[in-house]
Amino acid sequence: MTHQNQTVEYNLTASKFQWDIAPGKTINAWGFNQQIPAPTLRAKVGDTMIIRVKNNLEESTIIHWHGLRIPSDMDGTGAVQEPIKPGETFEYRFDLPDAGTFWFHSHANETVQMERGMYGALIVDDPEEPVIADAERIFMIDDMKLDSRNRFSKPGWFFPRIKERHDGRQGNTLLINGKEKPVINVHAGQRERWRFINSSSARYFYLYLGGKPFQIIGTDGGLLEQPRTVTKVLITPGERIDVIAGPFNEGEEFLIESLAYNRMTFLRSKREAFATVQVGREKGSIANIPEKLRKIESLAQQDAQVSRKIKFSVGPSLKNGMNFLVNNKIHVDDKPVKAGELQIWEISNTSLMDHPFHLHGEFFQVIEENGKAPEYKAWKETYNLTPRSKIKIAWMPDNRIGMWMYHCHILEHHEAGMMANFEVIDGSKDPSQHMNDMHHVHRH
Ligand SMILES: [Cu+2]
Repeated sequence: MTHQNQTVEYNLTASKFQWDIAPGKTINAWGFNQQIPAPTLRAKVGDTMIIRVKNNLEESTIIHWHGLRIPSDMDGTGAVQEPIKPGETFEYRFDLPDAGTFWFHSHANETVQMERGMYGALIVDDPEEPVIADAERIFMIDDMKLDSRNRFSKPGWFFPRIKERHDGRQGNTLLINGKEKPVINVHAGQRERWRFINSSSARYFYLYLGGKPFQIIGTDGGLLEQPRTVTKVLITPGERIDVIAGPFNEGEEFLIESLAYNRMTFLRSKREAFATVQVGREKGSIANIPEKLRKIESLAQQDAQVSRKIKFSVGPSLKNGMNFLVNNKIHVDDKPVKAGELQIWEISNTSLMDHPFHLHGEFFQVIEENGKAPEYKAWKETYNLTPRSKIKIAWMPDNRIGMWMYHCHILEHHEAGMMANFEVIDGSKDPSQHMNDMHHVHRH
């Protein structure tokens, strides 16, 4: 590092406010500093970030820092901190160990608080990163389910309620950075870095730029080893993808769309437009996207011995129609893991729908998917499991001992039980003894 590490401070105030998603189309939003998304938080790798969150809502909240490898007590879940009550302020403070596209969002009453706008981007720059783009944009993808008077209303009847629980709350109002169908103006001849963050409750965003090829350079845990040229990429709830878009020709116009992706919902999947890109006059380019972005060391080989099995499934429930299960239970306390002990987890999805698996506070590598090694290496913490599929992931718990969790990032599934808390413990401790301790002190 050549730069001096700094402390970067932000103040976020959570409140209710009126937000225009389009001219004349106003919603009763909940969010930070009266904007959707929240102001972008940004610092350099190695810096310390301090974020004071003041809660001016009428209910408690907690903020989770999605993808950041920070201490357990800063992770922002009900297992590691008291909720921030109305009128209270909580100070989050952590160092930023990794460069990448991260985000933050409410982790309390998520299906309401996130749906109404409580999220923002957190970008960590690495001054020594080899990618040079002409410009950069952050695109936070969201959808809101609004009625004809632009109100958030929950389904009242049993079957619509079951449908929303099954599908997750997929909205009819499509947003990029809190706005409906925005126009994005770019210069011809330039190559821009676009950081996509899927902050929706349940929507699978299948990015498509009118068939124009683009390069994927990064994902959840930062850069890939080399750019991958594609014309479409799936971004599931919680995931991030960094792409290089362009160069485009002057006068061109195309849509930023989501292609239809069938995740086996009741709701039919269709191709939908989120924004329009208009290409203006030509401007010089200094962009340089090298073929070698960085080296990712493998944590384990494909045949590594599995240390834990996790099963995502769906089962019947008399009360709710269906339960969303981890190892056949809802809201699970999973066994602890020891710091410094390589974890090889086999995660299977035996249900007939997709689930994005999210691990808090750590990156993992997928080392096998349905019996095959993956085509490229990447650091991930959110990974989609298709119906009846199985992955093997490798991750190394470091010395950040404390409570962590994993869950499905479809918020309604998480709420309906598809989640587990577990503890990272000191490597010298006996895990069976510790499990007993945990049951005494810990609640969801
Ligand atoms: Cu799910």
